[in-house]
Amino acid sequence: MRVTSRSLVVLAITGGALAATSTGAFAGHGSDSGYDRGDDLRVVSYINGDGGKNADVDPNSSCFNPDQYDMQKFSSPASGNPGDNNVHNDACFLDNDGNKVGKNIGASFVASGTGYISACPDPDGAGPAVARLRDLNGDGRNDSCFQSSYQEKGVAGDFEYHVRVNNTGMEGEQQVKWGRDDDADGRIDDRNDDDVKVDWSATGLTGSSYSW
Ligand SMILES: [Ca+2]
Ligand SMILES: [Ca+2]
Ligand SMILES: [Ca+2]
Ligand SMILES: [Ca+2]
Repeated sequence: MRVTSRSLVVLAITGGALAATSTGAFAGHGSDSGYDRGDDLRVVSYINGDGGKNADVDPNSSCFNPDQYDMQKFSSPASGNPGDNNVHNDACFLDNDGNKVGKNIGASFVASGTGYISACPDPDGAGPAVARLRDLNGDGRNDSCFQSSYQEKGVAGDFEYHVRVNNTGMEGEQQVKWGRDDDADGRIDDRNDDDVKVDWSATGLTGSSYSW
């Protein structure tokens, strides 16, 4: 059954503290942000050049100029998480005027192929927004990051959604899709998604951006 925000509101009224906690992810959906659920939002995901650390990603990559492909060298196992060669994948909802919107719009990054999601930050720290990192297919590698809102921390990267992906030794392609996840199950709800690709290898020089 598809869980709607309306049914969760009913749960919160009747179900006490537990249900009230689960509605935190949905607080304000469509009302206090001025966002209309009927808006035709543009979904954009891109790889961040990471301040020059990621030399083969366009340093000006952004929601308005997305570079969606990267060849990357494995992180050292000793670097742990998020890893010394992790890749920053950021994303935005853009309205018809090109403004970054997305407060309290739940969205998920879903990774497949090699590697894993190594960081899924809480968008607002101690504030009400939440993040949840999951291993949906149970293979021991985290592949889903749900966030209930965009980042709001008063620092660079606000109004965008963020994850880091990493890989310490599985050669090959990692694809990361991003899109709306209104029911917070860690799976993108519809086909209106956007994606990036990372080709991982020991040298960081193997792969192809063909068709990307
Ligand atoms: Ca790179
Ligand atoms: Ca929070
Ligand atoms: Ca997995
Ligand atoms: Ca979903």
